[in-house]
Amino acid sequence: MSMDERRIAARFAGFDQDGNGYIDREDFYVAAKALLAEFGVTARSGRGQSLFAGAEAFWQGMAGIADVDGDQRVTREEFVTGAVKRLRDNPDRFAEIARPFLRGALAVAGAEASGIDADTARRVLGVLGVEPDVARAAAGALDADGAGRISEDAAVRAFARYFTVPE
Ligand SMILES: [Ca+2]
Ligand SMILES: [Ca+2]
Repeated sequence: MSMDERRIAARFAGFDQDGNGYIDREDFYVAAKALLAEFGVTARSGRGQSLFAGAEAFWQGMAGIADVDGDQRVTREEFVTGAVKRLRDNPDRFAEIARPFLRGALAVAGAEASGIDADTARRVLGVLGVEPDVARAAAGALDADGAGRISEDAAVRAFARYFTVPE
């Protein structure tokens, strides 16, 4: 596999949280549940409900972009030909469909108005399936001024970049 193919395969695996070979609604709920478990937040809480609403919106956005045959599953082929290309052409679109979920994830992780600390951002990325080295580097890079806080906007943009732009 080329570097690009390896990277895309890793991105696909990140979305395919339950590892059954395709991305569907369940994967987004698995990710939401993993975040709740990691940070000890209940599904019934306001933050839990917001996260699930964000997961649903993220799935609907992903399906709208990549589920070409409309069977409610995004296969690896659909992901490579549909999602990766279209999201690379338009990373803002990805940030848009991912934002409610990411905002929910950061709230579950305890983000405040001032943002989130780098270590917590690293934990969020890890729960979402980002490789540990990449998560550590990404969280460190986001805290560019070294003040130890990452804004929600910066976190959302970084996440969109991670999934759409070859490093
Ligand atoms: Ca899956
Ligand atoms: Ca499909």
